[in-house]
Amino acid sequence: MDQPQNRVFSGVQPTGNLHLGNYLGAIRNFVGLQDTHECIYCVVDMHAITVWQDPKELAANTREVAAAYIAAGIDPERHIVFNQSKVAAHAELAWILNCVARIGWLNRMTQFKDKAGKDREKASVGLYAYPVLMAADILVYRATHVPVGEDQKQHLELARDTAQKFNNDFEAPDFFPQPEPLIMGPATRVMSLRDGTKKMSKSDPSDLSRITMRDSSDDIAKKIRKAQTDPEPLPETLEGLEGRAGADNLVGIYAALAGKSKAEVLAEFAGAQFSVFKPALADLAVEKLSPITNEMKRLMDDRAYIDGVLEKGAARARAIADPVVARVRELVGFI
Ligand code: AQP
Repeated sequence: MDQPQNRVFSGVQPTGNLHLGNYLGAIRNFVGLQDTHECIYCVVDMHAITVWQDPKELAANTREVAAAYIAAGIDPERHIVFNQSKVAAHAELAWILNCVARIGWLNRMTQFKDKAGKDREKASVGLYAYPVLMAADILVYRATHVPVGEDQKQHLELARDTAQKFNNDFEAPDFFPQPEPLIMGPATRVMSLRDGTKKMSKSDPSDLSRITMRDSSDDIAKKIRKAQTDPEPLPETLEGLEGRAGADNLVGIYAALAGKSKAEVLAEFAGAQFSVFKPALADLAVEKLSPITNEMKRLMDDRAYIDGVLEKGAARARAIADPVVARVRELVGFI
């Protein structure tokens, strides 16, 4: 079986409130890989149900993530866009990998600890096993590169360990590649606008904590105006941002949107008060995000088109995944 050298796989959960962190940390980077890699971009609805999802909202949110991919510039003709639950090979390989990965590895996963919170006994088994399904998502395509935000680095390491152990256990050296994380740009971890020490996230109860891909220009401006900062002006150097999480976050967002480094942004705004910097950031955010959010709205109104993209994408995904699972079955000894 030939091993592709430049195959990208990544996904986003359709859990609603798609936000600027998902865009800058992941989706925008997906777009940039299309000229150099063979890309498979998935709406990971099976991951979404590891915490309760209202079925009607799940369907709408699945279409929303697909629309965001396309509106951001992913070309579903050249590359593959689909939703995970349409390709049964993910679940089949996940079961086999559940029998390869070790409980001790999963016990170290910080995202489970964060998401399960204090009442861990009541978390779903799926939430615990989430990183193994993620390993299966990547390995079922024998993908070599995985663009993700910082927060997914630990899960990627588990995918690598699982691939290695499978290859060793079944005496199939190099069958699964070691997938490389691609953590790119100055916004690999966009923080909450209400608390610069917490990741911007879909599940934060405060809508003011995130800029979403549904926000109007007014919403964006309001959220940036209300973003938590401090009374000091912007410093001249990166060291001057230390201990100023809110300021650091806004400078990082500006840098990512402008395609500059944080140092370049500081060179431009050194000494500026937030009363100057925040409106500049709001204008930039509206300029960069509005074309995408408007296109998303247009696509969301064309349900037949989105559903057609997901259907065709799933058929192409199956054509890659099914032979990999067939070989895995042989290696494991299933008849
Ligand atoms: N704040 C972030 N900064 C940069 N990248 C981020 N990503 C998520 N949050 C940030 C990246 O977006 C991709 C898709 O994430 P996901 O939807 O699959 O899962 P998540 O990381 O659990 O997303 P959220 O928004 O944080 O949801 P909740 O609130 O459920 O925890 C991934 O590549 C991720 O790294």
